[in-house]
Amino acid sequence: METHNQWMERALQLAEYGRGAVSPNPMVGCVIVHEGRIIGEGWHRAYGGPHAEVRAIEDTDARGNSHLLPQATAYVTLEPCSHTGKTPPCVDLLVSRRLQKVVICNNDPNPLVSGNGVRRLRDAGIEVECNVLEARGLELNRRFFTAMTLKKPYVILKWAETADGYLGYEAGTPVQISGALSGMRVHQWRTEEDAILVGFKTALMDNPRLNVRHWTGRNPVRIVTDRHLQLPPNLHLLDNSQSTIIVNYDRETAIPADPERYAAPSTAYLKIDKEHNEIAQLLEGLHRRKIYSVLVEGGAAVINAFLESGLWDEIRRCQGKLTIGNGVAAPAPRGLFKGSEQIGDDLWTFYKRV
Ligand code: AOF
Ligand code: ZN
Repeated sequence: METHNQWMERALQLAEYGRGAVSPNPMVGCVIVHEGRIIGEGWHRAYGGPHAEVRAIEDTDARGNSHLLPQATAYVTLEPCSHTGKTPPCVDLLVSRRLQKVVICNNDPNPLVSGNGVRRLRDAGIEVECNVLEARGLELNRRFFTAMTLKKPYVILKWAETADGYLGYEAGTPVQISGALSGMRVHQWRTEEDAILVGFKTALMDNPRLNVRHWTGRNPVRIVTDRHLQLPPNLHLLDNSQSTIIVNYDRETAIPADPERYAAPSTAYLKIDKEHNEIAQLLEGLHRRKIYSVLVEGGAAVINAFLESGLWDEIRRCQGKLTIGNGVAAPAPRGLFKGSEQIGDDLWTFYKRV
């Protein structure tokens, strides 16, 4: 067991390299071990690209180790796939290359795979062991597992509050609470999620760009709630630089030609209604679009609506040094306290829903 953990640890580390590049797929790593020595390793590098097992076998071949595969063990962080998706099934590859044993961290909840991968390996005479460092894998791919099991995106609520507990002034006048270093961290976080969401008032008052500038990586899809389609089209959010989804009461399909309003080809619509829980409808619509994680960046109304719905997963709360004396009260953080970090002058605290 000890040694199993050591190799799985390495596979998890490799999987991590795919962060920000593989969603809506999970991050997956694979290490192939022969008599206590790594003979090949790989990870899923990009959405639509080869799976971790394929990369690891290619690496084994490239190192001239192919002949060792029939006495080797593959450590994979996710149950090898048994379906033909964008790539052929990994189980077929492991079987044809005659691996002796496969050790798996997490079963794949994808209904196309779930259990079939393990069964097909065993049917082919390959020894299989499951759930090695399972909790670590569940944490690593919590977005993917949340999407697969709860059919909703993983929701991270992020806010900055003043030292005296305000999100900003009542009138909405923008106030800079967090420092430049926190800004960089937030941009890094943006590269790690599929989407980023703000409410109507924040879009209007702050005119945010919601893209990644202070870090390198993928831009998330931008989402804004604009129930009555009243946002002015000249906002940064509605420029054409990346896609934006407008959550509203009126329409689901794009407006084909109306350059005066939301005619940007990158603008999409998600229709919800007043009669049902709006957060639940929003999350359902995002799940349908294969958006598996959302970073919610405010404002107060949106954050509070998520907290009340119970449909959130994580809180990242920033407490700055500034005091403003009055304003919109910050929500009380809730859930399980997970830790804190000082970033520049700001204290960040992290919570997880229990
Ligand atoms: C694996 N190894 O490295 C990954 C797996 O469209 P495809 O072909 O890329 O398949 C995507 C699905 O395959 C994904 O939803 C998940 O169930 C599984 N991901 N499986 O054996 C890998 N990334
Ligand atoms: Zn696969």
